[in-house]
Amino acid sequence: MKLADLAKDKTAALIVIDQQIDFEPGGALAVAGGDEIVLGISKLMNEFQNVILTQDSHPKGHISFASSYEGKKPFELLTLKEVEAGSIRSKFSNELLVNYLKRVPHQLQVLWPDHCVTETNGWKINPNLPIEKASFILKKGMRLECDSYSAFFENDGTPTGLSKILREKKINKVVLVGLAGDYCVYWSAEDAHKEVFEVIYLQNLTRFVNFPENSKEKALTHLREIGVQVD
Ligand code: VGL
Ligand code: ZN
Repeated sequence: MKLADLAKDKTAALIVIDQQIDFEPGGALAVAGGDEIVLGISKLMNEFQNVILTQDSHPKGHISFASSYEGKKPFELLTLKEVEAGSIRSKFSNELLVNYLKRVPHQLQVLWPDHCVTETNGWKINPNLPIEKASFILKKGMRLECDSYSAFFENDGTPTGLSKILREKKINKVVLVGLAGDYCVYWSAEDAHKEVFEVIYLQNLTRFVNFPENSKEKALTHLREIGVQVD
């Protein structure tokens, strides 16, 4: 379906993922060009019948932060293997980490710089977006002991409730934009597809972390393979 028609369609929603200060240039987890998409997203927010925002929202000392582990740096991985080997020191018990990593995709957690800590400036949604157009803001990643990339499920599989809300509103199509295209927008697109929404992923209105290498290409290829409309 064309974007202009989707915007007028009461059964379609624009979901703007994590367009926050920390993901834009100068932020704690800056995505190159992350600010370039704000104007385009604003225009769509003004056109769509249904708009939902998400906000990555972490407590201090979150399980996804490299700073929560001795000897770990941002953009390193925390794997089930190394935790099972007993070599990781942190405030989290080994048992908790093992249980967590067993339940998350690929049994690993990417370790990030501290970002989107609730109530900090970097956590704020870019103020140039017409935030008042959104029917609600879904906060995700709030649990200290679980990361959440997708707007639909936390990384351990716990539903956020978004699918239920969309179905109750008779929304069956979702248009995804925001940051980052290879993490939260990508995981949201994959889950929306699993939840049998028609999914449109706008690659011009997202930007990429690009870690690990080629994560952009991998994400786009996988989405196309499963039948997501990548425009
Ligand atoms: C995101 C990494 C960590 C994202 C959030 O919004 O894509 N990426 N937290
Ligand atoms: Zn995060």
